[in-house]
Amino acid sequence: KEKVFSGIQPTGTLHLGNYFGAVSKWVKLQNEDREVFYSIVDLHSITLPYDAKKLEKNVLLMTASLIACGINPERSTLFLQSQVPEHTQLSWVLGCLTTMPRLGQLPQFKEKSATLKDVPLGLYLYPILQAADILLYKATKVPVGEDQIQNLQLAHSLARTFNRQYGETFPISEVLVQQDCSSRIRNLRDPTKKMSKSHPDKRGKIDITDTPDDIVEKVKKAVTDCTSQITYDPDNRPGVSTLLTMHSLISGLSPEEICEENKLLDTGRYKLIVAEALVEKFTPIRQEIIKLMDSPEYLSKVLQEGQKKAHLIALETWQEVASKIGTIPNN
Ligand code: AQP
Repeated sequence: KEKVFSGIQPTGTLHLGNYFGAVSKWVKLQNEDREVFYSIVDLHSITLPYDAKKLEKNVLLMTASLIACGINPERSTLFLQSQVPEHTQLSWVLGCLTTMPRLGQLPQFKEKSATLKDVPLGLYLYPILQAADILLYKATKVPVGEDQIQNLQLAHSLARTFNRQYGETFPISEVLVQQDCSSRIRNLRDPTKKMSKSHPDKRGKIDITDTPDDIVEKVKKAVTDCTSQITYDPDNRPGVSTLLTMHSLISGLSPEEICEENKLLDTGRYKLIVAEALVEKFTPIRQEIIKLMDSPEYLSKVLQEGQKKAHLIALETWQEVASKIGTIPNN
């Protein structure tokens, strides 16, 4: 059976970059032919300064958001990373198989550490923990946004090194990322950057919990350029192209078809059409999140059930690893 693994950090509210880049694909991958694991990776989310008091609420909000987007806990194992201790245990072993220069050159690390005076060791080790997440479940498919590709290449090379050194253990997973520009949703206020939970300008991202008014306001204020025509050109016109990308992913039409349909409009009028499409798509999801957040016991129960299922597999892999590396497995 195919095994799918992916994760998301509870660093804030799920936004449309996360939705289009990752979660919408996660939903499609759920079916009986696959074993599917989706993890809320809270240990990753503490690698940068964060508010401990908000973390638990963020975890519940992320659980509710994923379920509202269509992750079905009956079909997918939805669980909290920190509740399965084998993730950190395996990450230690993998950390012993790579070098500091290899980690220091990863683009995500360079980007995230660039603005910090003192770089936490956890940020440096982030991709090792990510590799452990994937390898622990022997995942064969990993659906992620384009920003994760280099980190996953490290996971592949760690799997190869482990297999070479200790015998065939881990499969080399296939990274499921769309090769076109739709895999990177841009920040609405600064389209040279990706939409991100932690970007300081909150108007640059649309959260899954935004009200229709918030959505309309943010789309209206989205930075485009001085050309008023609607054309799809992600390299030269990233602002309007991000609006077209999101519209295309919702409607199933290609960006070119949408340009043709709206060729008589200028960007200002086109923004209202995109905003309407986004409001229509995300209002039911937002309402479902509100409903789910009224049942924190249900959300905790989902995570508990997920933990039980994930832990069974994780323990099995860990025992295999422990015996191969020569430590004594704790049965
Ligand atoms: N703008 C984006 N376009 C497409 N995909 C994206 N993803 C994130 N931003 C975009 C994908 O969402 C999944 C979960 O991401 P994450 O929470 O693990 O971490 P991230 O990539 O660091 O996301 P953020 O929103 O930018 O969070 P912060 O600000 O906390 O670092 C991943 O598959 C990612 O590719």
